[in-house]
Amino acid sequence: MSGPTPMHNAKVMNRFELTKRLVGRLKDEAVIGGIGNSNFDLNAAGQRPENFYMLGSMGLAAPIAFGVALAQPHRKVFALEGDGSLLMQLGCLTTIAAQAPKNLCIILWDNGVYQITGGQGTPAAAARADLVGAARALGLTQSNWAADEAEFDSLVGQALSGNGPWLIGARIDDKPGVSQTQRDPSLFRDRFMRGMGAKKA
Ligand SMILES: Cc1ncc(C[n+]2csc(CCOP(=O)(O)OP(=O)(O)O)c2C)c(N)n1
Repeated sequence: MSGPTPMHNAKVMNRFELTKRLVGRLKDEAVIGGIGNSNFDLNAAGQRPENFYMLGSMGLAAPIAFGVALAQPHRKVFALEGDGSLLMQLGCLTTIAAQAPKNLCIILWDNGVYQITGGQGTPAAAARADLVGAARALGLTQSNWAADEAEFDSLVGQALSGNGPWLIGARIDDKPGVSQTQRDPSLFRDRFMRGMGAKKA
């Protein structure tokens, strides 16, 4: 896809509502929730053994999802990441673009703030940077802002049925996540490995 990335026309939506819309149509797809609110809302949208929750480090949802996508090329893999976190690890997009896994979709939750640590503005918000445009420039040509919920659904549908890699940008409000995940990394790891069929039940 080409053409402008109309970030400023995109509706401000809600992360939990969009996460529910995504999870509601999944079967065996893997979903990697980034630190904090991204994984809190994934957790609140319903437990699935195919969910992995990143704790502690910003910017690792997309790199982890990338690894899962390479290891299991027949499974679709989604990464959910906040704008502050993606900024911390923007270079991963170049690696993903170079390898171009067909089964990977990154969903960017752009609230323009580091919400969970007190709502400080991210540098991207201050400079009005267009992270979807940046992703395209870094080689992820199938990167688009979702103008509204219907377009978000449509872009997720394309990611589920077509060849990626994809990046979907969603402008969201500054509400915190609606739940908190347990802080239990070994539980998350073991459950996810079973969910991926990489460890016996
Ligand atoms: C390397 C690193 N620096 C800082 C933190 C503290 N920290 C945790 S989450 C977070 C903000 C995340 O912002 P964003 O990804 O935009 O998500 P939001 O909180 O807005 O949902 C920060 C600064 C951290 N965990 N790791």
